[in-house]
Amino acid sequence: MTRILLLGGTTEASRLARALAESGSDAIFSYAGRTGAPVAQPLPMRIGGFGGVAGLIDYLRRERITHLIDATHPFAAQMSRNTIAACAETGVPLIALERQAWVAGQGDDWRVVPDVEAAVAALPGTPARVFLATGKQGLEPFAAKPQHHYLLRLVDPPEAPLPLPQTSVVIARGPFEAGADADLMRAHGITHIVAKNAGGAGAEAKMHAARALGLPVVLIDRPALPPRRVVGSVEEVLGWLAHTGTERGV
Ligand code: 3Y8
Ligand code: NAP
Repeated sequence: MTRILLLGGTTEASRLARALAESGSDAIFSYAGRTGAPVAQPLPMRIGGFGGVAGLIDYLRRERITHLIDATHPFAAQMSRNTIAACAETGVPLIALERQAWVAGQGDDWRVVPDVEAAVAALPGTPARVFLATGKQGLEPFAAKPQHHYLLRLVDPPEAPLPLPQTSVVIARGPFEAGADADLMRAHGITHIVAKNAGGAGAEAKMHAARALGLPVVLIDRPALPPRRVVGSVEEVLGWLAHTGTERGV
């Protein structure tokens, strides 16, 4: 009796949710509850953390989950680490659906950095106009360089005052479109872009726009994760589901 927990929050997770719904699978879609009103899914949804590894183990057992699919964003490293630990403990089969990292192409001017702190260091000393397209959760480190004007794109209006003195805020939820992103950058006189190497199509509009405008991108590498089974397509996940039994040591 297959019962799937799908950890979502990405374009690919939503595509997989549609495939599972169409096939009539018994699956639950899980959001962290980071945004005010996440996009509805064609599966029963749960919203909010599990309560660490222990909470996830309890959930897997209580809900009699037979397969866990981690389709979270490559920067959702804590969630992914928790799934590895919980599935090792319960024996629930785990697969990650992860898109390829972006690779520099003709005309790209990237400065690749390992983390947010290095991204701040990579920005110039002289005042610039920076499209800080990394979301709301990692703004504080940029307060070390208040001399720049920051264009922020957030999913929800900020509740608390922003830690940066010079900002323009755009409230928008992706996926985004390259032409519109180029217009946005021109309208704000952007000189630098800061982005996460999210991969996937839903976030890459700004990368194409930066290339078209010849603007430098400070690109933050993904956090490293412990080994796990990883595939890059919905079809491979469906194939795995079809061939992975429901026997488990729970
Ligand atoms: C809550 C669900 C779908 C999923 C769509 C993808 C594409 C559009 C592009 C930019 C970069 C950023 C951010 C981004 C993109 C997709 C995908 C993706 C980047 C939603 C969503 C949730 C979140 C959480 C949110 C983070 C933030 C990151 C904004 C829904 C819309 C910057 C990542 O306000 C906050 O606290 C926002 C937090 C985590 C990163 C951060 O650190 O701030 N995503 N994004 C999920 C949950 O609760 O579990 O609200 O509908 C989903 C999507 N955002 O179904 O089509 O697949 O990546 N999301 C980044 O990549 O750099 C925006 O502006 O160009
Ligand atoms: P994170 O830092 O890896 O996770 C922090 C905690 O949030 C986790 O330990 C877990 O809480 C909870 N959590 C995360 N994803 C969850 C999910 N899908 N369902 C239930 N609980 C979840 O995660 P994050 O980077 O904040 O990302 C949160 C969500 O936003 C994820 O769904 C991710 O796919 C989506 N997202 C993130 C980014 C990004 O840039 N980080 C970009 C696009 C979308 P407990 O420990 O209590 O279980």
